[in-house]
Amino acid sequence: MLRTMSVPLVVIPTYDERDNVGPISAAVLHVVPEAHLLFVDDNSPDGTGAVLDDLARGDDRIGVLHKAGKNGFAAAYISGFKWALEREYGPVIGMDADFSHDPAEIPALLEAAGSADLIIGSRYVDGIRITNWPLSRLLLSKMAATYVRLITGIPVADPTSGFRCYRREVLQAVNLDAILSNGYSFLVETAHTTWMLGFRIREIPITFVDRRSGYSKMTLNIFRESLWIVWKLAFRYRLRRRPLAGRRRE
Ligand SMILES: Nc1nc2c(ncn2[C@@H]2O[C@H](COP(=O)(O)OP(=O)(O)OP(=O)(O)O)[C@@H](O)[C@H]2O)c(=O)[nH]1
Ligand SMILES: [Mg+2]
Repeated sequence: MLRTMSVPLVVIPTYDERDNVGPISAAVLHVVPEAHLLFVDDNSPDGTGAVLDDLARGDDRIGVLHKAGKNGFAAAYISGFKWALEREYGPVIGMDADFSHDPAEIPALLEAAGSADLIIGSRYVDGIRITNWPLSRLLLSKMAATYVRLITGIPVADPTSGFRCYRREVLQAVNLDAILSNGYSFLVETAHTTWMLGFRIREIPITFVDRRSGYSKMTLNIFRESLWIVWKLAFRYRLRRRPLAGRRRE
């Protein structure tokens, strides 16, 4: 079915989020009833896929992409973004299934997308807003953000935040087939490429809450990937620390 450009799509990757998907889709559609939702599930062992099929049957704003197995966070988003581009959706929101990202903040992201190309819901502008995280996790997250900024020069306080709004033009411009990341470094990679291409990135403050139920999918391998991928990104643009000339929009 062809959609008009102005319909926002909310893409949510899921792996073992059975108890979260029903409540998160209800909450999202309550806040933005005009939006559509696409879940990308990696054949979750806990049966999330079947729950999603039930939700999709009950509401034609909800779609599901079933992947064969655990292909990773990046592959899930890449499939979701391609799906959105094939269907002419307007701005694309990315968020987690676990209520760490508050659906009530989606309208602010969409609104900000009126004057910028990539909007990042930031935990670290105007202070630090994270509830229920141990100090160790906060420190790790802040250190990751600093590491990304130091190595790449990207002027973003929270480059690892997954609560975002991408304008369609950004998804068209980023070569989704050239993404190097498998895990959460996908977020740093897409922000970095968007910035290098001269698009406008804006951060708006959000409050991050620790997940409501279920477990974290962070692994040592994903963590290791996040460390070296930042160097790969930097070298991909020959350690350049500002956007490529002549591409800035407007
Ligand atoms: N399809 C898919 N989704 C994934 C994969 N890994 C994580 N996700 C989803 O991506 C979102 C973010 O993952 P989380 O496990 O919440 O990562 P996190 O926020 O660092 O960890 P927590 O603090 O424990 O929540 C969630 O909706 C996950 O279900 C994956 O390999 N495939
Ligand atoms: Mg989470």
